[in-house]
Amino acid sequence: MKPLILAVAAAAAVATASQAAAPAIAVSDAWARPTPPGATTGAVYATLTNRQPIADALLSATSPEAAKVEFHSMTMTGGVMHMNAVTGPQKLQPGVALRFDPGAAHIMLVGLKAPLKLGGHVTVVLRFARAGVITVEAPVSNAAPDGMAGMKM
Ligand SMILES: [Cu+2]
Repeated sequence: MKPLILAVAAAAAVATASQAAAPAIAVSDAWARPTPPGATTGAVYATLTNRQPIADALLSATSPEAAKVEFHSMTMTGGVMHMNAVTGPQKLQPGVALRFDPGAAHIMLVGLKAPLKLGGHVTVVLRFARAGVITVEAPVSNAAPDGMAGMKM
């Protein structure tokens, strides 16, 4: 029986490694706003959907283009929009999407090394409790992708 068990273990390892074919976390509608010269922060948006049969959690993020990356939520207080850093793991139940949308939440690049230029892209590396590391290439654009066109800003 031993060879059979080894074969199953090897197959499981291959399934885990082949994230490109069937990602554990599906990333859609990723984009970033262009930033003016001299800006030190930038916002990235994306929808992250857990394709695994079990819950996962978004732990942290980094970017080669920024000193650090934070997750911010937005709240309106007395007519003024405030950003709040979300600390701690953000749970993703199976089949459920975690949305970073304008006006609701964003992935904040802090300490930008260079402005985000229209037509370029920015790399964000997301770390999940189960899915591991997932790299997002977000195009720098003035408008949300079609999927978010109907959203109120
Ligand atoms: Cu922010």
